Amino acid sequence: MTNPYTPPAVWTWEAPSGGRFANINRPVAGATHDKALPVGPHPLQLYSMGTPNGVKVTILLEELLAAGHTGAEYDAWLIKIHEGEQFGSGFVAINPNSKIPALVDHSTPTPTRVFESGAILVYLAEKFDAFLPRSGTARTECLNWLFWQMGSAPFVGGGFGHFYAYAPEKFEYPINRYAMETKRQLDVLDQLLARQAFVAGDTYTIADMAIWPWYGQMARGELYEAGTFLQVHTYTHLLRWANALWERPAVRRGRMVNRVRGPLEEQLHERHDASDFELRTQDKLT
Ligand SMILES: N[C@@H](CCC(=O)N[C@@H](CS)C(=O)NCC(=O)O)C(=O)O
Repeated sequence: MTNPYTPPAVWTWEAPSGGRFANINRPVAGATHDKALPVGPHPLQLYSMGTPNGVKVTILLEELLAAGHTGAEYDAWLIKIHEGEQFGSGFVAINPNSKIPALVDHSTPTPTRVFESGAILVYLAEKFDAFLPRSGTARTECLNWLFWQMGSAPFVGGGFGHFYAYAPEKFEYPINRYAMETKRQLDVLDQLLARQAFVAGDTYTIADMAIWPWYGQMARGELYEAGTFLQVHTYTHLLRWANALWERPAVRRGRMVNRVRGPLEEQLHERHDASDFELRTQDKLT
């Protein structure tokens, strides 16, 4: 394996010349333009896109609503990250890291911003006292797996997915490295789910909601068109769990929100009311 690139002594930024990712590949933080965020009528305002990190939050919100927590009504606004909208001043004010998802809770004395999908899941679970055990081993185990997901998925998305699906050329070294790690992680989950129904034990929690959009969708062959390459059908216990979650209407609804890829009837670019789904897929969600 040869490496034709010799790094210079000091890395410098070759400013993009207007290509597809010109707006988002920058080595500096902060806003690039002034843009206020829209605010709808509900207490919870979500600014996101239907990527796996975004979908974690919309699944939880839809599960909360399905469980009768009416205070979880939310407006979901689309942030087009491929067009650099995460660098608008309003978005940067609620997430200085310029990544979706980000949430603002207007039901608190002053609006509370929440960024990082794991932090949003914990915030909402605690606010509604749902899907996160209150104490003890059960709570610790749920948080173990939530943080496992937050630390592990970047190797799948930023590592495997990037080099297998998005990089301009196929490079053997990083694809090997991250395919190995991705398969190891899939096996971690497969072995776990051979022993129990859900990620943190017998109960469905935010750990499942964090893990499903990455590893559940991957097991179902829905990420990076890599199902055959990674032989995902061999992770039978993971697949059993992934398919069981897919049977949940709230998971299907959550996956639709802010989604901009795939069949049009599976995309709901903005969500402001439960009836918004009916306009899209009346017959599929019931
Ligand atoms: N650790 C963050 C990661 C969020 C993240 O990477 N978001 C991506 C989409 S999945 C994003 O906004 N990318 C835009 C960019 O990198 O400029 C979280 O879980 O919230």
